[in-house]
Amino acid sequence: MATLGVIGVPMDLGAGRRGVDMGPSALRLAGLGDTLRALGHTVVQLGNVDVPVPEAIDDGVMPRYLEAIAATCHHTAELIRSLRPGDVPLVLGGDHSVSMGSIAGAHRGGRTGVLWIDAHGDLNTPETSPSGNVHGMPLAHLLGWGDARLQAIWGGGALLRPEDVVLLGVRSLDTAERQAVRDADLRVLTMSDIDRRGIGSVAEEALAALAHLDRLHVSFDADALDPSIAPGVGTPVPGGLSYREAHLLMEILAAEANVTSVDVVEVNPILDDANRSARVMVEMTASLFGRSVL
Ligand SMILES: [Mn+2]
Repeated sequence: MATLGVIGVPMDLGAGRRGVDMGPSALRLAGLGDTLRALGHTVVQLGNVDVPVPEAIDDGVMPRYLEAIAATCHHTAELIRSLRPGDVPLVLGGDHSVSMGSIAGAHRGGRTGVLWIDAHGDLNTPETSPSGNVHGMPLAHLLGWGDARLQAIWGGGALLRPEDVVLLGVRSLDTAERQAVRDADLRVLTMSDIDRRGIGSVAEEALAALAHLDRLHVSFDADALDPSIAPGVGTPVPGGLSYREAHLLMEILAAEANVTSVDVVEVNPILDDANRSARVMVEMTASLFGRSVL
C-alpha cells in the first residue's frame, strides 16, 4: 500500500477553451479520495496550487500565458518535492501543461520514464504549434525542445530522454509533430496499433520499453478515452480507448509496473454529462492503484 499525495492544479491557461480548471473539483466530487482509501492506500490531500485566472493576466506574452504557466508548474514541482521519498504524487489537472510541473517535481535524479497516454502528441513548440496553446507542447519541452522559459521549470534543457518516453493512444498528430517523432525516434503506440494487436500486447511493449528506468510517471490525458465514454475532455477526438481497453491498460500497469507518480489531466466538466467523465477517470485511477476483480 502506498501513501498518495493528491495535488490539484486548477489551471486552464494552456488550453484553447475554459473548463479544465474545474477538473480537480470534478475528480474529487466523483469520489477520488474515498475510492483510493478504500483500496487501503493512505491519501494525503495537499490542496490546490494557486493559479491565476486568465482574465487577470492578459500579459501580451506569447505563447499565451507562458509565464503564468511556468510559475504554476514551478509551484507544483515544489509541492511534490515536499512529499517524502517513496510517496506517490497524484496530480489532478488542469490542462496538460501541468505535467511539466508534476514530472519536474517527481524527477529526483537518475532517469525518469514517462508513459504519455493521450489522443495527441503534445510535441509542438511555440514555433510549430498551429494553435499557440501550451497544452499541446509539454512533452516537447520535457524533451528539451522549444522555449527556455518553460524548460526553466526543471532548471533548463531536457528533463527526459526520447528513449525513456512512450506515447500511447495517439490518433491526432500535427505535421511538425510527425517529423519530431521521426527525428527523435520516439516510440508512439497509436490507436491503429491497439486495433491491430490488442491493448494487452501494446501495453506489454510499453512496459518493456520503460523497464530500465529509475522511476515511472504515468501522464493520463482524459482525451485518450473515446468521447462516447468520456465526452467531458479538453479536446475530444473520435476513435479512442474503450472502457475495457483503458481498464486493462491500468490493470497491467498496476500488476507489472512500479508507477511512482501520476497525473490525470484535461477533464472538462463544462463539456461533460453530469460528471460522467470524471467518474470514469476515478475508476481508471482506482485500477491503476490496484483495484482488481479478484
Ligand atoms: Mn495531452
